[in-house]
Amino acid sequence: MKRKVKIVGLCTLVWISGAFYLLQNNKHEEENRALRLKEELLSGRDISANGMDAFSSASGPDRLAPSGLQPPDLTGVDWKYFSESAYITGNTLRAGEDAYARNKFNQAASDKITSNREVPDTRSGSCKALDWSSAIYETYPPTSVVITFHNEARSTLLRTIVSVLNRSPEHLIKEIILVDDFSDNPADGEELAAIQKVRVLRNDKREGLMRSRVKGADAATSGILTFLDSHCECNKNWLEPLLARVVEDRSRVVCPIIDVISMDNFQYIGASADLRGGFDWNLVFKWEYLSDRERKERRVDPTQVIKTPMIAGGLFMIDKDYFDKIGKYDSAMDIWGGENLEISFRVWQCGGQLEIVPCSRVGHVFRKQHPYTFPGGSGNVFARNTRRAAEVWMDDYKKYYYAAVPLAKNVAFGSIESRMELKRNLQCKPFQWYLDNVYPDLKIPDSQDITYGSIKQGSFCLDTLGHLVDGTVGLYTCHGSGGNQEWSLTKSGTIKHSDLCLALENPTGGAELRLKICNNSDMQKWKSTKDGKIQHSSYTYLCMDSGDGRNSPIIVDDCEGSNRSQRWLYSVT
Ligand SMILES: [Mn+2]
Repeated sequence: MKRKVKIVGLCTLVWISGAFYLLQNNKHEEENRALRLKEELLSGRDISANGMDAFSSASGPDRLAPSGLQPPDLTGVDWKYFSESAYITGNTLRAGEDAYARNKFNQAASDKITSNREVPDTRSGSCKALDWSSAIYETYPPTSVVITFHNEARSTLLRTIVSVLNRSPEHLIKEIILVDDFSDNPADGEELAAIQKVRVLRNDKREGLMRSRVKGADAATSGILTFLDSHCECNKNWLEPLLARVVEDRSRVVCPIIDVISMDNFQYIGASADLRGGFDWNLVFKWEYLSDRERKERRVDPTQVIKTPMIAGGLFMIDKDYFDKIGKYDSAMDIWGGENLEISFRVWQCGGQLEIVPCSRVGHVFRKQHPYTFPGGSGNVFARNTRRAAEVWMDDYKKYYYAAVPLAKNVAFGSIESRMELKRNLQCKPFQWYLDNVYPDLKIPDSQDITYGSIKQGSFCLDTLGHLVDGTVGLYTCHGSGGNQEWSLTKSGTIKHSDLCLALENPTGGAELRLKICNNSDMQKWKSTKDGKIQHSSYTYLCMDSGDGRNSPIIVDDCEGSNRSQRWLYSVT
């Protein structure tokens, strides 16, 4: 009898703890407001057929979004919730799989973190002190958030969406438009279409970031677009200060401060507020510190916006009509890269402004390499896109880009006629204006400083043979299309290929020439002699020599008057 009681008691205990566990789990997901399913699900309608937001459908794009500024009164509604765990486990790592292989960040670490985790509030005290409950935000128009992705990890994609919905006032998010750029598994996006406010579009072939974003923007039903990458986390009150700037002036294109989410452990780390976006003549985006003077000014009022010559590109807000008016994106650009440069030049030169709004913070997973492959190779795609931006917007200053990246000249960039027409129609200012007014800190190389061309010996040309830093150089049949045979001579006496200089490594006759990072040292200085030689211009006075001919590396040797292997002809291109 006693034993029976014990068994019954034990069973009851197991049942209670099981139920308690389930309740806890359920409660956990229920507390995540962002994971509410669409209203249609609540009324029991079957969405399996139209879970994907078909834009051709007669019911139109507004079908799923609450209309107007006032959200419907949903108090007392028995919400159903999206199953985060089922979604994430649908694409977890296989046993033994390298956690970095798919996304180039630690997917195992990401998968372990819930979609609604807390992140540290990284804003300055002055930003936190502003009144964010103010009635003024109630009158603001809502935004359409556009997120494009290609094979994004499910956990990072979901966390992006959840952070948008949980950390924004409900009435300020009209919809989240996901554009799946032909990911391998269509379910990655499709399943998310069940979540409130989320609409999913899918490309039927790979289009790249620019065309995907334009597709999302065209589908948006609110007047303000917010573009986000697919691996972000929005922080507290991220949206309101961005909206405030755009509502006040529709020609402002505004970005949050981009905090860092570690690609290794997904720790959320606050970024410096003293940065803006810039570039060198290679036209690669870089963060730069504000000047001492600007930093001092910012200390007086850390909530003031920072004008930026360039935006990083992944995260920004723009008025939809303004986005359309100034030419959206250059739709002839492929996959990724160069589009931030292009839209930055365009906004500034055509009358708008780019700002970083320091009271808005959004985390982003920064990676060291691209997780996906580029059709056509990443270098070529980047050079093609960048050329398009340079050719349309930089006027004569594009020559400094080609000087910095000579290989770009070999990459075809297609027709830019429609973009030139856009520039004319909008009566955009010249690049000179941009340099003078927006980016006076960008140093302009002395245009007399450099000539470009090839260094010839008969029908052969001095060629890097594809070698990089510390490599030797040799002779190769002249092909006349630059590339590995392009050399620039500078006034200071260096012979450059991109950012590598011909250098004497060993100051003795017979030593091989090497490609070294240019450092302006004596070992990299040369002069040409009257009889067509290239002579080291300081203490060794050795001459460049092709030695035994085209199969051996170029060396330096004692200068001998009659020696044909020391005769060079520089021909300017
Ligand atoms: Mn990104």
